Amino acid sequence: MFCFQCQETAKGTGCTIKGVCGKEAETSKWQDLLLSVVRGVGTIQHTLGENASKEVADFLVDALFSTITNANFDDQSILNKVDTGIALKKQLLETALSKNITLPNYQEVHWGGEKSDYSEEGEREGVLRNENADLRSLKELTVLGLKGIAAYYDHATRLGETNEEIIAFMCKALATITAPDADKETLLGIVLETGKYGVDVMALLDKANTEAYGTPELTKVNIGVGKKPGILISGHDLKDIEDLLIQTEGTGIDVYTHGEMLPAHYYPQLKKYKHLVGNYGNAWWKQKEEFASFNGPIVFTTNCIVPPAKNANYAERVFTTNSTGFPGWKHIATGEDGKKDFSEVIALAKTCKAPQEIETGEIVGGFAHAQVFALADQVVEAVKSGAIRKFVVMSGCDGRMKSRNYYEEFAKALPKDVVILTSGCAKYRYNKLNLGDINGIPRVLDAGQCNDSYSWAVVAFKLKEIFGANDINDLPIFFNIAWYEQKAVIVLLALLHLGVKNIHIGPTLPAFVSEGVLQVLVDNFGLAGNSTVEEDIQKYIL
Ligand code: SF4
Ligand code: SF3
Repeated sequence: MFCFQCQETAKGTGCTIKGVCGKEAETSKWQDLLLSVVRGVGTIQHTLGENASKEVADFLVDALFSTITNANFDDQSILNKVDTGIALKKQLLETALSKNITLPNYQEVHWGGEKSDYSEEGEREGVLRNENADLRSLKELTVLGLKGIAAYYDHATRLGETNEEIIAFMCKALATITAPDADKETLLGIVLETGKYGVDVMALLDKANTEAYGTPELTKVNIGVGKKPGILISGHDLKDIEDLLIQTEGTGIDVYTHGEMLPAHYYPQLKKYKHLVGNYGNAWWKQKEEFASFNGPIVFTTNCIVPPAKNANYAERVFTTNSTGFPGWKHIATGEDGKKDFSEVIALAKTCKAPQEIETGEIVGGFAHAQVFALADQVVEAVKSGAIRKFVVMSGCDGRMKSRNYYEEFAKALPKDVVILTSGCAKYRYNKLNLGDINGIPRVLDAGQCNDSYSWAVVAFKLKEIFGANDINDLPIFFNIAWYEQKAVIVLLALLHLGVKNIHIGPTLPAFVSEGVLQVLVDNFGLAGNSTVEEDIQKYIL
């Protein structure tokens, strides 16, 4: 196997024996196979020059999403997707034949899809099939960005939003990176264009979420527990928590959010449910301990899954949905009406003890762009008077590495007149520190999930307008982003597309960015890694 898509990749270069995330070499091979089928389907669809059918769009989105770090560890689930993709590819090949359309002569297009050849094709189609490091890097940057787009697109479609242009771009990008002779310039172009569609998909999801559940508003979320049995729901899919809240109403079961589901509390149409009682635990990587003490069932709507220890007391209590999967865990299918039936989860919850309390207090959030605009006068006044010196965007992901203590220490070391703008699970490093407020404006403003990083771009453009700045890079905003998986990749590409310069990413630079590509990103966008807390504060804040 060879996988280098996340920040925790082995030795900072690539996992080759087993994933640090727990992914087995066999699973990695099936994911490589699935991605080659995705490239084949995308290339043929693009060459046909017509809009993709719903089946093709659903396949591309689901397949890309399922290969995101910590989303799906279930070989059978991945192989079922391979089968679906091959069947669709055959249909597209017939369409091309009937229309006399010549298809490019790529391995991914012409591979026959025989089951007996799955294993060898998976081996052939790994990341290292591209020998040139820079070309490989640009192709991977594109496909990792597409994975992020797929995840956000999936959530938006579950709320009824679709966008043919985004799917058409996915096919175009897949065709571009599949071409064995694609040159550096073409690939760099497609990487940057991926950022544009990153902005579009985040805007689409923002619209889907706010139209369905209202505008996020300032909310205090309880982090303690009640006395009733609970269901813990993790991941990013708001439609799933809505279904669960409706089905658990009046059953005597409480619902708790976990990890990236925390922002569900900020939406009026979700927080109205009285049995949505709080948030349990922290970011994804602490789940082994937290799921054990939660006592009740856990539902994964998206990544991040950590494979449980062999003797874990919660393995029988975990359910997956959507593109996620784990061998031996029950998977809840989506019904014809787009809804889920959580009755099995609810029945199990009734037999469980209430969660064990692991902390008490509350956290404050709900500062997506509309809520920030509502405070605009206060914010502008505070900037003009000097009460706010600077904003630091610290959005992104959290992870296991010790080096991530940087973000907690950085947050603590910031002068009291600096405001942190956050989103994604990175916030768990500092959202319980009680960093206080500036004239009533909290010093940690949480916009929501990682996709809500979009809000900080919207806010930056609004501030540019208010302050009459020529460029958003002239504003007192420093971008110090923590990354882990591929949704952070699309957030980064989206910010580059919007013209944000001098973004710092950490705790380490991506292994999939080659030296040559890094140089391009440094020269054109001022991209940089983070340093020590003292040095970064001195250089970029004071
Ligand atoms: Fe390694 Fe990350 Fe890939 Fe898992 S997702 S195999 S940890 S690079
Ligand atoms: Fe977290 Fe996985 Fe990325 Fe949505 S849940 S930010 S790491």
